[in-house]
Amino acid sequence: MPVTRENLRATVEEVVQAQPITDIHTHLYAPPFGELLLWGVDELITYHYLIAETFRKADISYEAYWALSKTEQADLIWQTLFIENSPISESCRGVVTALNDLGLDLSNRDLNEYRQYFAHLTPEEHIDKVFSLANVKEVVMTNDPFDDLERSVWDNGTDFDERFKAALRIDPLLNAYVETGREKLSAGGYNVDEELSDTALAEIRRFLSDWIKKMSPKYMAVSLPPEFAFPEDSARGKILRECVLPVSREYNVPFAMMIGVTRAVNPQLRLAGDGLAKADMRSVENICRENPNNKFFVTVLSRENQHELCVIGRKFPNLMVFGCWWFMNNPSIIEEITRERIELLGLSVIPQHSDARILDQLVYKWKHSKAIITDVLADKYGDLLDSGWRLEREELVRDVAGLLGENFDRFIEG
Ligand code: RAT
Ligand code: ZN
Repeated sequence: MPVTRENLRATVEEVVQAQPITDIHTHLYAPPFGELLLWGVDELITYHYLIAETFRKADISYEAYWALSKTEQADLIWQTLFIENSPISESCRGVVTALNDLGLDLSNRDLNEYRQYFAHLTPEEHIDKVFSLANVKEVVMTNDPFDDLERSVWDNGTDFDERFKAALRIDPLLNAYVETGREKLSAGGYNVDEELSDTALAEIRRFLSDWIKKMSPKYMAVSLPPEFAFPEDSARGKILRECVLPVSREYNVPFAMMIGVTRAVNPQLRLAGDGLAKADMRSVENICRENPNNKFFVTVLSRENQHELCVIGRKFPNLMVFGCWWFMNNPSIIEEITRERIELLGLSVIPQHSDARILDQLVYKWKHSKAIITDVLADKYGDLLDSGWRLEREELVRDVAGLLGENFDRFIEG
């Protein structure tokens, strides 16, 4: 059935809402990972994005804040950002959207009442509810093979909720090999040395293959500082070239690079203390050109790098641009980036991931992003209709299915 100018906006909205989503980067975990799976109102309110905002308004020292219990921290953040001020930042608005869509009464602003609601739920039933509200089909976790708790779960097999897919995250291996990575590998039984001898490189390849076999990850991933370069005369450069890229090819497990984070700009803020800076995107050009048989997912943290990344995407089919990461995950910037990407890359992108750390965040992160994706698509298809193009509803369904899931699967399989 052709879409008309009159029903275009409503049709795009309906199709976007109806499309089950594959969320390709989150920090969520399946229930067997126990305390690593965060959910509920206290977790929502103490999300690290909100901690940073609280210190700008509350009269409390870092030491005093970190000495509080989780419940006390949530009380302070709620009082500061929701009661004494209106919660209009994106992170605050997210809490409001999530609680509202879960059916809680926002008129009384009673945190203890919200706590009661969550106290009666099991993680399993809450997962079903949240996935259904957000219309999320699958989430990709961020799995750290160096984490003791995670390792014990993986050692017990992967027979858990199939909606949770793995991603092998290797930050310590690439970004801190000398400081911590080497020691962690040795502790895991891998014969590695500081000089990265041929034996050590073979052992690192064995480590990566072992974890690929254990986790069946959708991809391997790393976050990278703005100084990241490729090629690079460093432990990272050597491990990347000699270990990560060949193993990625051998197992057809793409490599995801998340570029531009400056860790611990303010260490007092702990997880909330990271910042960003513009990176030199020629590293992405080089790695894609020199490794045409490798597949790369790339997202960048600096707004200034977004346009360059789109242009590089035009040059290299082995690069899949994805998501509006972290400080980019705000409506004004999501809108700008999504338009830019669609104008330069058409439908060959993955416009968004949630980065949810708390299960309930899937509700708001996807609701807010879907509204923007809908607006951008309605504009773009509207331009086509105005120029005389005929658009079938099935074509719209096909395109949206690609953006919200199939592009990811096809890129991995292809
Ligand atoms: O968005 C976040 O929560 C950040 O703290 C990071 O986890 C980031 O997304 C990352 O994956 O490194
Ligand atoms: Zn993340």
